[in-house]
Amino acid sequence: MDILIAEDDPVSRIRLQRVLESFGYRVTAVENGAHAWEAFDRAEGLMVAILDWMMPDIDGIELCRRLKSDPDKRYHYVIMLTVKNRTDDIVGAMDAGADDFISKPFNADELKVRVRAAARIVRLQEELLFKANYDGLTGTFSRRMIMDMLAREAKRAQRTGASLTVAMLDIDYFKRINDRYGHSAGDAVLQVVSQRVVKELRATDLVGRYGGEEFVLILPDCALAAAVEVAERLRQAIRSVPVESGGEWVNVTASIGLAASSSSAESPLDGQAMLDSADRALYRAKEGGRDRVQS
Ligand code: GH3
Ligand code: MG
Ligand code: MG
Ligand code: MG
Repeated sequence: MDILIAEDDPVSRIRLQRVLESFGYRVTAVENGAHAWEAFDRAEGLMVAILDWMMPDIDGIELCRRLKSDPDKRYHYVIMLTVKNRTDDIVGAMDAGADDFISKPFNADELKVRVRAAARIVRLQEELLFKANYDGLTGTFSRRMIMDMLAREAKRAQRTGASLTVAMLDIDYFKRINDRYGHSAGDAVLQVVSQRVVKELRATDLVGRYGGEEFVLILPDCALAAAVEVAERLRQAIRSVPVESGGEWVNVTASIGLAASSSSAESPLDGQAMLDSADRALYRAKEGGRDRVQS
């Protein structure tokens, strides 16, 4: 875990840095709020920020408020460093989103336990975020995450004029697989199918589990004709080798519905509308006999 220190007083800053480094943390130390703000953008690992309350230009409280209200910034546990200790000062800082306080001059033992507590919260926060963003069974993106990504990719395609295709993939007769081979075989099928899908796609393509046995695929910079080829390849990869589970071999097929952005579209690109359209194509693929790609 990396720690950012923003403190304008050099004596306090250097002492903080030395003490934290002696505890084994990697430390970035800056002398004002503007540099701290840049450090939030740069460093991937920074997760705990120790901010001096009183600094020229952007002070610690303002920095904290901006950090906590910016959805593009990662979660940071903020410890406010201050000589102030009146209740209303503390309440004000907590209102700005600070998580904890350390009074100056700091005591090294106290700093150690406070940072340890911060690290615990940061780890929990990361775990929660991971659980919210990924599907636990398949490791693909969660429904929430893939929907966010769809909205973002639709906006990007709109802005750049690039092609975008959305696919809805649904395993055929999955209920039968569960009924015949058991729920854990069904789970194994979900895992293997998602692996095959991910393996066939480009690194820039996005895969999420939309529901039980339904996956959403986002193919940026991919027009319909190319997407049909990709989907055919996926379909073949899924059906070509049965899935092994508990000594049994399970034949699996899937149906795929596609929807591409049309360059002639006058109305703004709408990710949800594309998904609805892919879902309708999927329905037609099922109606047409399953194990097929439909656009
Ligand atoms: P179709 O070909 O029309 O898609 O039929 P289907 O049987 O695949 O579709 P249906 O929607 O009738 O059944 C989906 C089944 O998926 C029902 C549900 O019990 C099962 N399912 C949902 N989530 C999971 C899961 O996480 N693990 C397992 N093993 N089964 C699941
Ligand atoms: Mg200061
Ligand atoms: Mg199905
Ligand atoms: Mg389904």
